[in-house]
Amino acid sequence: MVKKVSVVIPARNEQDTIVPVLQALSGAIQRDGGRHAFEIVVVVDDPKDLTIPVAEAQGARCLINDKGRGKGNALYHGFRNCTGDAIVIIDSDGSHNGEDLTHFVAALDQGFGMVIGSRVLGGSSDHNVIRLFANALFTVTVSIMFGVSLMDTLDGYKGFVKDVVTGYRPRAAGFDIEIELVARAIRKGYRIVEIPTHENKRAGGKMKSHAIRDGFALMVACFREGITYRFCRLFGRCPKPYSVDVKEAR
Ligand SMILES: Nc1nc2c(ncn2[C@@H]2O[C@H](COP(=O)(O)OP(=O)(O)OP(=O)(O)O)[C@@H](O)[C@H]2O)c(=O)[nH]1
Ligand SMILES: [Mg+2]
Repeated sequence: MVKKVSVVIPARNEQDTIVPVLQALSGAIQRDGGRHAFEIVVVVDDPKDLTIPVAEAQGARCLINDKGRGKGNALYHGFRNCTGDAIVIIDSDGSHNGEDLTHFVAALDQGFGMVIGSRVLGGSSDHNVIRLFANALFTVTVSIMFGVSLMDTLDGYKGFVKDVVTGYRPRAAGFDIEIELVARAIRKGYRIVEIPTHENKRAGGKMKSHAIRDGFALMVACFREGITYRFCRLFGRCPKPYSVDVKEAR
């Protein structure tokens, strides 16, 4: 059973959208009724980012990551500086429903090492042809390279035990962190479960991802992690992956 959960939230200029996210998370934490300890950590890049006063007014701890821009760099800075034995990551633009925190924690308590929010199971109000294609392409590539059967690897709503992100030098600076996290969970032999989470359109502010730049980084990460994993298996250094569980209903 998980004792303390660190909710790590990457944010760049998300002052218009972060308040409802933090409020929904607080609601979920209250409903937990003290069974787990929680901390909420928001990671920004710039000390002048207006997200800071807004998030601090909601009781969140803000960290400033000055070691390189990008979602991956921000999240790894959060992981190094948080104190939970489990971590949940959630975007700050209103795409994810903070209330679902409860379901991530419940799955971690059941012994899963990684919980992935799945838009294939929970639906999305923010799909377009490029996103659908990219998610299908990268998810199939990861599934083939790692010999697992996943439905959604790129969703930024994930939970995992802290051990997943320790003991290696992070390579993913941006959105490619989504692939690196899944790869690391598989390499460490953790059981993975996908749970339904609905993706909303961002609630305001500006998109930070860029289809070509981030698509390229994601593809590099798929092959880098996949090939490393195959070598690792060949030399008996990594365990066989578990099949991925799916929770159809909560
Ligand atoms: N600190 C930090 N956070 C980032 C950076 N890039 C993205 N993020 C955060 O990562 C999350 C996902 O970024 P989004 O801009 O929503 O990317 P997206 O979901 O592909 O795009 P949308 O369709 O606009 O939602 C958001 O909470 C961002 O604020 C960055 O360079 N630094
Ligand atoms: Mg978003």
